[in-house]
Amino acid sequence: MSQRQKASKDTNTQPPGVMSVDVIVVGAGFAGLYMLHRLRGIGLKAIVLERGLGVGGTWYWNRYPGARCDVESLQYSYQFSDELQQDWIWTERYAAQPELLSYANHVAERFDLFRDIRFGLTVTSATFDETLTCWSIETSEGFSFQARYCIMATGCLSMINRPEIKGVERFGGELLHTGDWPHGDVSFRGKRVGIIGTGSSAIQSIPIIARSANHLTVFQRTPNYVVPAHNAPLAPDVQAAVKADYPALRARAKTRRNGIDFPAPTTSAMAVTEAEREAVFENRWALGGLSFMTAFDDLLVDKRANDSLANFIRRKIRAAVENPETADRLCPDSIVGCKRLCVDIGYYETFNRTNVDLVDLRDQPIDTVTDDGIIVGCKHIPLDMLILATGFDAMTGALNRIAIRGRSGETLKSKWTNGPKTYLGLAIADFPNLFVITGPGSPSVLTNMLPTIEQHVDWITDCLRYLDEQEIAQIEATAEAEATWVDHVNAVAGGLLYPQCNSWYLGANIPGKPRVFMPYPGFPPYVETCAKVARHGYEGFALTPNASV
Ligand code: NA7
Repeated sequence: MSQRQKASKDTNTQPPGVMSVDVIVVGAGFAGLYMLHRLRGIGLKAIVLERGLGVGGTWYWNRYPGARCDVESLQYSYQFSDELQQDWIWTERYAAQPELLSYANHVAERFDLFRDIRFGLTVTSATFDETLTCWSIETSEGFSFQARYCIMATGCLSMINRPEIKGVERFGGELLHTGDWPHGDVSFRGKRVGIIGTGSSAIQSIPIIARSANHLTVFQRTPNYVVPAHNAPLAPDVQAAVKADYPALRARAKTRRNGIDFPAPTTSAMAVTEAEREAVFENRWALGGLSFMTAFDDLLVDKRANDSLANFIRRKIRAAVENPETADRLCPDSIVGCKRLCVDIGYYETFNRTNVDLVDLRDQPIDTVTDDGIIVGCKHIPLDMLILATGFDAMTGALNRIAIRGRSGETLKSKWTNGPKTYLGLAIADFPNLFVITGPGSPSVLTNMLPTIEQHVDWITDCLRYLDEQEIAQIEATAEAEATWVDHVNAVAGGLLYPQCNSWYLGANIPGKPRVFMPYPGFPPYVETCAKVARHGYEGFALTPNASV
């Protein structure tokens, strides 16, 4: 029996009753795994609660065909252990989901983490008891835990969005969501497949589904900007060269706004001639991936610069798609990078296939789903399989579905009615001894998630060690520090083009969700602020000594 299977089995045999530990970590994705490792390192007893039956978080759930990281493997990886980063061999420039899941399992086995992870447990509530200075955590399976600290490693894109589409419950064929994909094989062969959504998940899966489906209909509400990944097997000499100088690459990445080591911009787009601009864009197109957004330093600041980039990509779309009407419909008219840029492998070319159709929902929205298809306008499109690639209730969804009650008894969801409020994206006023990894108000989804996760986990670990050394029972962000931070995040985001379009960064994809820009733009200044807060004895936090001190 593998460690993983053993851990799952132990979950089922764990006796009922309240289990007391120092720390409960919710979520066994990359954040929860590293958090557990660090907590053990400072002598704290921690348990990780995970609703899935395995580790990996995003890469456990998103098993749709073509699921792949949009950050290069050699950078989307842990750096806390040099032995790990030297030993693990990546096979492709951009790792696909199965490889990332193997990596997560390897890390969990290598650092003996499985024994402290309880799988198949969905946390439903977390309640702070101020008298006892402890969190009580309940799961829907009836398990109870108590811990001095509670750390939410619940992920930014882990609560799937199933929009209300009329009639969808009546669909008699296979109904799938990219973010909750079945574990077994899914065959498209001979089937008429429909996919709703044209975000990153759809853009990755559409070219693969089209290869074997009898017919694929893509229901697009908003087109996205897509740049080529230029994925390829990772040549051993390239990998060896990076590994020989890993510290330098990791250090360079930490100086970049998004925590990724790309060639840094040397000037602004508006400071060069049109021909020079085009040449730089062509270079970045050839390089591939998210590096596109760092071609110039004003692309997310100056609308004229952004327009020049948008025009460049639209020309690429028109060159790739043979049918001019389809090409027009695939051309976005919004700000590039306002939504996370999509990185593809043959997306636009897929629309040249005879078995692929694009239905533009801006002409006519979906009227209803029927038992055997979708009606748009007066047309019935017959389908054997319907795939929802409709994204996530990002950043706050996974936290809000847990009834988290702080000192006053108010839930976090209620506190966040008008949008999330945190201090540094790490802590929340009225919620003592609770930490969030990559929470709203931190750079998280604007960056390479792995180094961002490591920075948060390291900061929390140092903080807990400090509390222990100083004999502090309780740490809580002050309301003032939180308000100042929320204003600062808004001011920084407001100076960029981000708030000018609808995106899940703003909560705009979920009806009724308050429109607030959630992540903090700028990894290096953020890291410096966190370090300064710690250096100054956890400035902005109220610290309550142990009763006996
Ligand atoms: P996204 O990027 O949120 O994309 C979801 C897509 O689903 C998007 O095209 C939406 O159109 C579409 N959508 C959502 N609801 C509907 C309804 N009701 N009708 C039609 N179309 C709808 O999610 P992904 O999973 O693709 O990617 C999430 C992130 O994962 C991505 O940013 C990367 O960082 C990795 P809309 O744009 O709202 O008009």
